[in-house]
Amino acid sequence: MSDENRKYSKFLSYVLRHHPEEIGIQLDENGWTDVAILLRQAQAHQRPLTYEKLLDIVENNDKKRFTFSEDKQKIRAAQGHSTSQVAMKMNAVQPPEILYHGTATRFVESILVQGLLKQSRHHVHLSADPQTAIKVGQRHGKPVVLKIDSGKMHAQGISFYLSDNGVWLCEHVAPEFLSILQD
Ligand code: HQG
Repeated sequence: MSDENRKYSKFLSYVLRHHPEEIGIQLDENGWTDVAILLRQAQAHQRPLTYEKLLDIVENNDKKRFTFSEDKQKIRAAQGHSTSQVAMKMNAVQPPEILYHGTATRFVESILVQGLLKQSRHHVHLSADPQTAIKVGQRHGKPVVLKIDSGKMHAQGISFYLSDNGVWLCEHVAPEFLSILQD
């Protein structure tokens, strides 16, 4: 991803997940917004984003963070929302037996007591493999990977969702389903 794409990706995450109102756009409850209006409003807010540039960013984004509708008239963030404008309808799916969560060592004590909380986002985010989880944890400090007994959670009736870009989501992970992954 080029530096310019990274900069625009951060901008798009900000408006499509957290603060659409800052550039005067609206998201529907599934997170979609009109591409033409997004481009117009971005340009009005000193972000000279063109349609070609947007196609490039969506296609080459390192985590496939953004999704176009089939006709490319609409765009949304695949996951990670905090804005109350969005309550994404997703189908519950069966998770793998084990999932992973990367966090920083300083959070572990509290996580083992409270479980994983969704904090400001709409879901707890889980990774399909430990390598991805390490990268997620590194964003917060010294990384540590927690192993999630997702098969057992699912068997007890807890719902899991899979985002457009392969991130596993759930409401909460209780401490009984968590353990520290030893390397
Ligand atoms: C921690 C990135 C203390 C949790 C990634 C995490 C992901 C607790 C932090 C996506 C806690 C929240 C999300 C508790 C949870 N006590 N700390 N009880 N429960 N935490 O950024 O999962 O680049 O909201 O461990 O790839 O780090 O944005 O969530 O450290 O998919 O596309 O509270 O963000 O994707 O941090 O990352 P975040 P996350 P993007």
